[in-house]
Amino acid sequence: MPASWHILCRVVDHYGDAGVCWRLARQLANEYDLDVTLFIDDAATLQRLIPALDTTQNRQRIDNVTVQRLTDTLTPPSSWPEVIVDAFGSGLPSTWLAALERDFPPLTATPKNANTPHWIVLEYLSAEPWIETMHGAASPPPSIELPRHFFFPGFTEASGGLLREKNLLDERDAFRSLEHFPDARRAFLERLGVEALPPEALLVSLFCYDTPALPALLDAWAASPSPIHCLLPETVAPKTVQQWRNTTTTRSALTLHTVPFLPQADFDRLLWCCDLNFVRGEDSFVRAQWAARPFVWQAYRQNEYAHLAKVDAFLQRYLADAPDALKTPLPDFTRVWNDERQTSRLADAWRSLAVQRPAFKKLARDWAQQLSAQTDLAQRLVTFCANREA
Ligand code: TRH
Repeated sequence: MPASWHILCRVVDHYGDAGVCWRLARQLANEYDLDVTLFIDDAATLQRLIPALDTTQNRQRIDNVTVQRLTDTLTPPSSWPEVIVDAFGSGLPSTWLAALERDFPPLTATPKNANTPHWIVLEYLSAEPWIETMHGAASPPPSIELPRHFFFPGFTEASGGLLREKNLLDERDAFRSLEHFPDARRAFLERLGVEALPPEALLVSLFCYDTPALPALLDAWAASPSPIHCLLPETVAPKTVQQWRNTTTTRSALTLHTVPFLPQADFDRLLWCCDLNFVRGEDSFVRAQWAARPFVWQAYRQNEYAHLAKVDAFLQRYLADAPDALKTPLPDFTRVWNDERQTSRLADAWRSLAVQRPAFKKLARDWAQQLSAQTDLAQRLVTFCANREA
């Protein structure tokens, strides 16, 4: 009987909460033969990633995962799973907490066995050094005698690692093999309604949050000395983009292609087709790194510009072994793209980065190679839970 794992996900906003949890659930179920149930409160958001999901169903089976609607009054499971993953620390339903208190009252010795759930708090991804001190730390829940630990995704062996399916890199390399790629890319892009790309064009994907810097970026691309074709997912800042289309007479070098929001299973191919990927948040940010192509990250905006510390922490790791030619233009442009107060500098920052494309391509390849030598997050999580002491 495979061990049962429950993943609980409350969607804050956008797609990443659901995106990360679905990716983890699929991998645990299909690569570790675990009996996985994903409890999620926002079925509509998950359905954008999995078109086959029936949002009218409270419980259904997809891709060897049981997907169940999460509410705060959800009836506790008839028997506790081996692991409960509390995604992004959003907490368990009050009904579950009451049942856990009843079953595992404080100060009682709870045997470490399959009926004593291990409570994992899966945190958001961060490159910041401090997460290494918190990763794996015990945080026993008040009034419930259960092991609970923090699990911090990250870029080092001292963290929880990054989500990476076992066959991902082989699939990427097969898609991008020399004899296969031109046809594979053309077929994929034609499916998106993108045809006849000039061979000299720079193909960029732009998955970003709406920002005052967006029109400035589109203007900078329109003024490019060589053609730029931009794949723009339909959900990206529609009003800002339409306003730019209406007010910008000369588009000159830039061609914008609005493309459909793809099933998550297809999203990697979008990144693999492009020469440069603008990504955001957490999951697309990681997927762009596995694509081993140049990328620019827009962090999820936080008050008081706290996200800039997260951007700097990542840039510091990413650029540690970068070619000197990139050590100024890449962080400079990334900071401008993440801080609309600096929008007036965006065009210059883009021009300084755009000329470093060979170095940028090498850095992206080397970084992906370096990261792929590490064990992935699912492996680390399964190992962590198998070795639990408490
Ligand atoms: O959508 P996001 O901005 O989600 C954010 C982040 O996860 C952030 O860390 C979190 O704090 C916030 O939500 C609450 O960006 P992210 O993380 O890249 O998630 C997008 C998901 O959507 C990802 O799994 C890729 C997927 N996707 C598709 O499946 N098809 C598409 O066409 C596109 C553009 C994205």
